[in-house]
Amino acid sequence: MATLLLLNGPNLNLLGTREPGVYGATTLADVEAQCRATAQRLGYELEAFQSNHEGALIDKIHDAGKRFKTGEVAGVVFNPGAFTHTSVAIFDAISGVKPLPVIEIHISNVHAREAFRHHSYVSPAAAGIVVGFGTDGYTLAIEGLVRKVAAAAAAG
Ligand code: CA2
Repeated sequence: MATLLLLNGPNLNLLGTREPGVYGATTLADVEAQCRATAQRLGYELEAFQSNHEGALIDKIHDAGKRFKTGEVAGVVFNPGAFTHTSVAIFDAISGVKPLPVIEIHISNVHAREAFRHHSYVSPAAAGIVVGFGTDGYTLAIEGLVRKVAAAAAAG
């Protein structure tokens, strides 16, 4: 059974413990369990990884790129947190492992927030984007990723 990778960036380990008005009351462990259940319902394993360190996230993307070539990993759902708005290095990493599909997800509607959250370095390299659905967005992102994977397989 192929694997989907769930990546979460800086401060997302705090989910459900602070700022519930912005990010909700669901914890990261809850999100990971919800994504694992969705992945398994759709016939995939799920691996989850969170880091507050840019390089660790980049290493995971590179590793996923290698595992995509062997068929072990089918795609990635990635909330890059604040690195979304700052990281050319993450854009380069995702661009460098194409055609590995990476879905960018944000819990909040970043476009309804401060201007500095309106630009994403990640979006131009993403296969799709889910924004503003709260933590339910992770489920939508997994479902969308699986549809992309199926469409790519059908196209050969
Ligand atoms: O809406 C999102 O998912 C974000 O990626 C979350 C990032 C933020 O910098 C992006 O602009 C949008 C921040 C994640 C911080 O998560 C916390 C969760 C609970 C308490 C404090 C921070």
